[in-house]
Amino acid sequence: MVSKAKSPSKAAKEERGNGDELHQLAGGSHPPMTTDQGTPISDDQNSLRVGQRGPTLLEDFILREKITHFDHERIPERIVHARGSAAHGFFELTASLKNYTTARILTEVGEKTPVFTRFSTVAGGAGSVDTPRDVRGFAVKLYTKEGNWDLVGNNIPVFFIQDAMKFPDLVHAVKMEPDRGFPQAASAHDTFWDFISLTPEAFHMIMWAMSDRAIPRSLRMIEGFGVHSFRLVNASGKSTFVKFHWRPKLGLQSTVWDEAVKLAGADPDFHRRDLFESIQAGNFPEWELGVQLFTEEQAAKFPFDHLDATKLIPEELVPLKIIGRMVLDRWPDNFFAETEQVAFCPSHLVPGIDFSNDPLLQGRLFSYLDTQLSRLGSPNFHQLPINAPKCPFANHQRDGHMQQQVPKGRVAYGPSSLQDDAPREDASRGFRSFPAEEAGERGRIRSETFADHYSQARLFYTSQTTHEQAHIALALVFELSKVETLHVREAVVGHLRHIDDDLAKRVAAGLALDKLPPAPKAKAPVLDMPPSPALQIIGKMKRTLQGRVVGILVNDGSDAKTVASVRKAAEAAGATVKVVAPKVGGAKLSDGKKLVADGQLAGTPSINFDAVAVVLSADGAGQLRDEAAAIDFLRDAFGHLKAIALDAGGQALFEVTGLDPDDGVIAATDTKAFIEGAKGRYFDREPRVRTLP
Ligand code: HDD
Repeated sequence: MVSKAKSPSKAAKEERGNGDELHQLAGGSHPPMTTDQGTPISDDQNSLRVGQRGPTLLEDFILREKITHFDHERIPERIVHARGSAAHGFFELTASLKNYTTARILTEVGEKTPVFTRFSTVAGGAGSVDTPRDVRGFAVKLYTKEGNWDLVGNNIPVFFIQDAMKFPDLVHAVKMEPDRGFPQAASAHDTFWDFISLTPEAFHMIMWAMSDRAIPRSLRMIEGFGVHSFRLVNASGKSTFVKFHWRPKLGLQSTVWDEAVKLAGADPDFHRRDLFESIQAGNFPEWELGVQLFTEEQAAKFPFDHLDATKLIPEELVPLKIIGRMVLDRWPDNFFAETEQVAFCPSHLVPGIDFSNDPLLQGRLFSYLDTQLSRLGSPNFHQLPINAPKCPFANHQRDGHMQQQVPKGRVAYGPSSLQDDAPREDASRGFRSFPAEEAGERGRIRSETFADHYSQARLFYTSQTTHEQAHIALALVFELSKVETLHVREAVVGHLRHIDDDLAKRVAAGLALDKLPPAPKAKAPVLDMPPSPALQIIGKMKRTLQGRVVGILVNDGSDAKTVASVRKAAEAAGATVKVVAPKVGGAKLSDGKKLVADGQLAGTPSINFDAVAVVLSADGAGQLRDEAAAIDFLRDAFGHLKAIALDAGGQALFEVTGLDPDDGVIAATDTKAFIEGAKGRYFDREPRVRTLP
């Protein structure tokens, strides 16, 4: 039954009351809300209708504008690298390359250039998790005084394929399978490995992707690589080849696979949160920029072709020269406007730097501009604030969707003589391509110098520590165990025989193959190169707590002094400390004071931390022994090879787990030993906690 209508003004006032109260809570000064046309809005909570319970009116332009805008909020996500996190910062040159290039950003020592850097996973959608086994994108937009320079790299210095022509196939193979729509953000499935088993050139990159590089601990702890050879060109027109490397100040560090898997559930935003929190806390992530410089003559003597993106140049062959640093010190104000709308293109280059003939790079020069047109919907995407150069820019490009500029005058062409402020070319400062001489027959050719697919895969594998080799074997067994087709599993193992026979045997045994499959014919002899320790992670891990997090599990009655001393020691070593308690409100410690928790035990497993301390009351183990989250807290910390500090209460809980302690399980009173242990991982523990192939 329809109730008797109140007077419209009274009814409207009552219904708005709720919203107004909530607004009052927010405080601050509030600009008047308007429509997109600037018309002030009196009520943004209720649509326009006839009577209290009557139909809504089509006339309601405020409702229609709001819903229409909402309906169009999403833009197409990136076909690859859809899931990403980014930050603003600066690049500062510390050593001049003026003998090699005229690019101002590489010649003016001390000059700071603003940057926007986006890290990403490759295979998953925008809403996928941060910690799958995957390559990480490392894209840097440098807003130089001579235009934007985009260095669009990865955390791995080589790539799966040699020719851009194969990129759509690679991506179709790794993305979720088209008939079933899964798996999301994972390479562990038939179509990916089918493609790989038929693409021998991918095996060097496969070694990297199966290594711990693909499961980083933090985006602050990954390296970045421009991958391709580029050219630097100096004032006298001389060209030198260059490879770009970003080196994290915190050192390289990875998770263990089981940890990455559990993180995907416990905190899908683990890397994004880590980057955000470190920047908000003023612990600004920092990288050094290094270059490998080499001439055409040197390159001719390399036992591989540097134009082949499946090859790296060992640092032992061409050492790295550090020339600058990048610091990320500001989180974006708005995720969509900046992180989503940023448009990277390897073709965004500045005078003094040029491309090489790498066929993968050549194809990329087309692909990115094209994809931005479809993603952002207009050739004016460069006018979006995040994409616009910070130096003046002007030309005769005009009009198009969403044009923001209002150019003045009659002249939108050149040559022209009618307007004295029309933009003109600048022969002295303008970009010039290096005049490399090219000749040869036209054809769909793969150079013979690209034929060696296994030597550098072997170099990578044999350069690893034994722990890392075991992780590669473990990853291959895991991935291939998810492959349903037997002949694909066998074919992959066949390729491994060219890389390292022992690796092939370990993986075959891990898959319970009846016999070792035959190796396919290699197109070129497989070379043994001297090992390159620079390719390791464990060898390059810094023993430090800087940028790391220590978790302390407490309950009511935990000893306040022990908690305080562990916290003090960890913070003094540069770590962030987080307290975990059964309830988020905290725990009342032995001194009668309440210690507020940063996380509730059930929602804050030890995978969030680099090392843990468990400090419990005398009856703490009794209270927590039936709490799966408490037992897992210790079991996982142990299984993930972390240092564990225990007081008597913690020790009692550790005994409930049934684990056998080792030298990484340390008395909480011995803070010195705990801090030393917390600076690394106990890799020697690993064979005791999982079967390594
Ligand atoms: Fe790519 C995005 C890195 C080969 C086509 N790529 C993209 C991003 C990174 C890379 C970091 C994300 C940029 C961002 O944060 O917005 N891509 C690489 C590296 C490669 C590579 C290091 C090899 C050395 N890519 C590659 C090839 C092609 C593409 C060979 C096509 C022929 N890549 C794209 C793309 C994307 C992209 C489809 C998707 C979204 C975008 O460009 O903006 O155009």
